[in-house]
Amino acid sequence: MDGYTYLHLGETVDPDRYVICKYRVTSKLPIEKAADAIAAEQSTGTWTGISTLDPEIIGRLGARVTDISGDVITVGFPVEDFSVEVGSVPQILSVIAGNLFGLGALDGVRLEDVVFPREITSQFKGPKFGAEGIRRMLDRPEKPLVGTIVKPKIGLSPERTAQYVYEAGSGGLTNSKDDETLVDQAFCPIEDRTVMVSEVLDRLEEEGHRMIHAINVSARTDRIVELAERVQSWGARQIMVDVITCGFSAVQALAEDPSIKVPIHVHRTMHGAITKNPLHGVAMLPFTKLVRMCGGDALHIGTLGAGKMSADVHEDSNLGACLGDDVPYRGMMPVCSGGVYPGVVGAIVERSGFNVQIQAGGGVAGHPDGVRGGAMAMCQAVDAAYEGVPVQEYAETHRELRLALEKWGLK
Ligand code: RUB
Repeated sequence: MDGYTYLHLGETVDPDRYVICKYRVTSKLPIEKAADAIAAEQSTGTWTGISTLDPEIIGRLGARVTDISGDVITVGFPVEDFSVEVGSVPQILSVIAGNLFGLGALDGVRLEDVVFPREITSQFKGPKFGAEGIRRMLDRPEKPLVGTIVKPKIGLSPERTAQYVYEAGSGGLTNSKDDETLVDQAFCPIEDRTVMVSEVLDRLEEEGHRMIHAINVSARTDRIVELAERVQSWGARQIMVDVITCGFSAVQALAEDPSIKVPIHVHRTMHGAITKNPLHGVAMLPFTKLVRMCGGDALHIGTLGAGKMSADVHEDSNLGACLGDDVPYRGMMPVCSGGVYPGVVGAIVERSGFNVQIQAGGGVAGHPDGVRGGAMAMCQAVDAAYEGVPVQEYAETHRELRLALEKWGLK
């Protein structure tokens, strides 16, 4: 290439001075050559030697391949390669997850993990509420949160949406939310929906049950904060944003804007285009870390193998990335969602523990007794898991759970 090598195998780089990434690489090239090409492209090199590169630049700013284990390479990027601008995910992603995916010499390359030094983590603020803040709002300190996604995902009027939320709350659910494709369509204007849902949440509170509903504010960048402010003024207690379609900076803009005073539920629709192929793209883990840095208060991480969406083999690591104390931020509530029903709750809780939000759309609205019965069945399944009682035994004395198990079975 340019006469320089980016291979520094066996060297350890200072984790306070480097962003350290792990990539899984498939290539017809020997892996050392592929690794060298990645490190060059993502830092100071290109496809040919260039007269403008000198030992000083490459020594200071060149990426370093420090390890090759099987098909996984470890690359350290000097912290000086990153913007001094406060917390810029676009620039970070262009370094650690940019051109390399298009390199013709590689059949596949997947960013599996990234660890940031303090100099970068300190540029971000993390969640304003986080898992603990959401729990405080709900006055539910320990048990898993239990939620629903209003279904059908599009089609209900504001009145019917509010009715759905009321039934879900009277069945015991702590959370509900818009689905990812609903924002402000003519059949369900966001203002009417927010106002009517807020009214039923007030009614539930008067009846002694606290619940929050996330209104989806996913919109174009220049309008998203303004839209979130408006839904807040109409009574929203939580907002939702689709992070992959809107961008990490949208989450950050909402979280860091002092006018936004409600927690942010982060949906990850479209992530499958990037995360699903085990040999190419980006694993969910780096995305989870970035969402927490940007200030998401709750994030979908999949169902740990139990639901309808295909699971990442390393899905469990996202739990640690949501709640671990190795970063200077509040913990973010992990949300298990996608094809969930009462019979899979036990399998989820076994892997997630209790600090989790478990939510079901079809698994609530498809219950033989309707939304209220579906909500009760989900809560009963969570109670059984929390109390350590086998779900079938619990179902003997809980009709709604029994009906759900009869309809959908047990994982
Ligand atoms: C839930 C649903 C959500 C998924 C997305 O509906 O479809 O959008 O949670 O998946 P249902 P993920 O409960 O009827 O399946 O959370 O993995 O991003």
